Amino acid sequence: MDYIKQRLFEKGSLMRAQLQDLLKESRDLIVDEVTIGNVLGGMRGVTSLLTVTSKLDQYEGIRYRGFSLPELYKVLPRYNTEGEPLAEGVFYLLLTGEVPTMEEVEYMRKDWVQRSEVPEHVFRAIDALPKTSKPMTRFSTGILAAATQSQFQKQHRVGLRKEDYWDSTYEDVMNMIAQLPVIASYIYRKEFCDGEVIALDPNLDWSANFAHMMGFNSEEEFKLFRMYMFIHADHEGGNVSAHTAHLVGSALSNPFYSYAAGMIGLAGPLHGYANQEVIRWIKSMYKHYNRTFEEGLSEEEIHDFVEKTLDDGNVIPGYGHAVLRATDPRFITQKDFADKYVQNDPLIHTVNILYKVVPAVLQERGKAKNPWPNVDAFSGSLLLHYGIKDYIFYTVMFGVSRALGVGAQLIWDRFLSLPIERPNSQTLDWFTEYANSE
Ligand code: CMX
Repeated sequence: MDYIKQRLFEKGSLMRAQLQDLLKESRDLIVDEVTIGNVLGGMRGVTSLLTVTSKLDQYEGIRYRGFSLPELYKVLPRYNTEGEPLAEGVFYLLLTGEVPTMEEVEYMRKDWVQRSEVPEHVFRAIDALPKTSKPMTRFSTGILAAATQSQFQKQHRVGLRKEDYWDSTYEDVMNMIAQLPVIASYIYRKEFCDGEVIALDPNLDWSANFAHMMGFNSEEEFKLFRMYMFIHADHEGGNVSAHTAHLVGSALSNPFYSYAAGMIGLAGPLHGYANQEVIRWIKSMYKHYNRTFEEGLSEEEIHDFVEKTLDDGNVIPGYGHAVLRATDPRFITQKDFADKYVQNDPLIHTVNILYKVVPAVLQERGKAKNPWPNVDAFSGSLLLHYGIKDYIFYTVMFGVSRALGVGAQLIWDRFLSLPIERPNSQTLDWFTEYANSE
């Protein structure tokens, strides 16, 4: 058994016992109540999932294994004090709950490099799609095609013991994570560049390799990708992409299927697609005023366009959140990055003005429970600044990163033998009759 698996096995055995004790001693303990408002309101706020990798606080934002983003900057391995946390360390922490050493990060990095060869038919499956296919269609098709290598699926067919499910799940998740930057950058190079594929550099870390294979090779671009992969990695279990992957995995679909299903959820405009929407919407604002980014817009003009967007019945992309009730720390991390490395970018300037204008307007309208920006409000402007102009690709980048959290959780789902998810549903008449009978 390799080193990381050994660590996981030791930890996992203790957690299995903890879960068994909980079920034995406290199975009937009530943790929450469910109202009709909850059921008809997308189950907001109802505690009903077990997620070990991270927890979202509505004011402080995401914590990976108890660590906030600023704390993670302090504890996770980086190449230097000015550097960004490395994805290998993020995954190690999400998976094991332990802060890795640089040696452990290097172990993970080399392991992923060795696992990074993508079966040729994955590329052929992507190529077979029509030109009109969106990057997320290509990406999820690629992931599904990669499922032919699933060890979990093969071993489950020949009859695997339940307590051993986690082992082949681990192998699948590791192989999948290792291959995702190769698949995603293939899509990027074919669709938005000269079509020439760039080979993985075995000396680079996972995030920098993603940048490299997309065609970005400066140290600052590597930093951008490391930061981006770090902040998007996980957001507890109830968001659409994480919950979908967990749900599909609960039917013992293999990790490739489970994660691909999550990615199809991520593609929705209220979730990961919002990072594209922000740029599309800002461009539409400039078009409305017939102005270029360089010419800029005044605070008043931006304010009026925000009001117009709401009057037209649309949402302001990048603002609001189902859980958060403050500015998303992932927004702040990106803003700090821009303040440090980017000077005089007109689009980033617009994003900063929006941060001044939008919360007040949303508060005044009184509808959105959270008027503050989420992660998507900033990410597109940074990616565009560094030359990733084709914003319909942004959700794929978000998706690659999300594999770190979703993948780690899938391993735990199988380790803890979490059962198939099957909540109860009722008809509208049932709810009405129930309400009338009370
Ligand atoms: N602009 C305008 N109206 C908004 C709004 C926004 N940014 N955010 C919420 N509202 C509205 C909702 O549409 C809803 O209106 P209706 O009652 O007419 O349906 C009302 O305010 C209450 O919504 P809420 O409880 O505050 O928010 P939800 O939990 O229902 O939805 C979210 C959360 C993210 C879907 C919503 O804030 C939104 O649509 N934001 C814009 C899209 C976006 O940025 N999504 C990315 C989220 C991060 C991620 O998952 O990746």
